[in-house]
Amino acid sequence: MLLNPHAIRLGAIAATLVSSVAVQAQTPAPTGAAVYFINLKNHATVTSPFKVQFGLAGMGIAPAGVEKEKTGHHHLLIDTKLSDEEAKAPLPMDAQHMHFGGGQTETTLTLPPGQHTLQLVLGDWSHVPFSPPIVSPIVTIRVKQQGAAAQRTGAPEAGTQH
Ligand SMILES: [Cu+2]
Repeated sequence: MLLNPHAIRLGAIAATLVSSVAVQAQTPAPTGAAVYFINLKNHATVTSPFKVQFGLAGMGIAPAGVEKEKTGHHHLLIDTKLSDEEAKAPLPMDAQHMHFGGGQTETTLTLPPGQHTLQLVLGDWSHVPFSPPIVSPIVTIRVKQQGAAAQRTGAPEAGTQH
């Protein structure tokens, strides 16, 4: 099948024009940008309090309020998911939506024993997710009961700081 490159380009321009009007409030996500947990693997077992390290590729960190191209700050979602509406507006600030507006790249979490989900969402200078959203895979962890046999999982220690 032959594709007409000219037609494709026109289509892309039209799509860009439409989207820039429709989602003006959102900053376009730079190509290749990604957030991820450096030290937490899916289904990991941890003992509370535990450290969570935020990884970011293809972009830089800037504190909230600082509007600078290709930068943002981390948000940590705990036991919640980002709805489609939430992904287009400033992220809520509550116990389930932690902001790291100072430009922090790690935190220490205290969570009750049991299963929890964690997800990173990068926000722009005004706490609005990028378009499309730059989010990490959702990680499910199990927080061990305090006082249970203190057994290290052998997870790698601190990774590279950004
Ligand atoms: Cu924020």
